[in-house]
Amino acid sequence: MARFPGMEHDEPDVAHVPPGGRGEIVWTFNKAGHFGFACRIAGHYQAGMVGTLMVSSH
Ligand SMILES: [Cu+2]
Repeated sequence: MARFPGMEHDEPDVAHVPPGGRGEIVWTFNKAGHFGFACRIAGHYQAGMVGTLMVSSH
């Protein structure tokens, strides 16, 4: 979502973290698999602020 670049979002699935800082988001998955995540600030996805996480069931 890039509709409001720079705008703070008060959403449970968003963490704003300063450079070098840390943040925490709690995600609960109901199935295993590989899931992508990305920064939603305009241009950051294109700059590579993306990742993949793996959820395993055991
Ligand atoms: Cu970013």
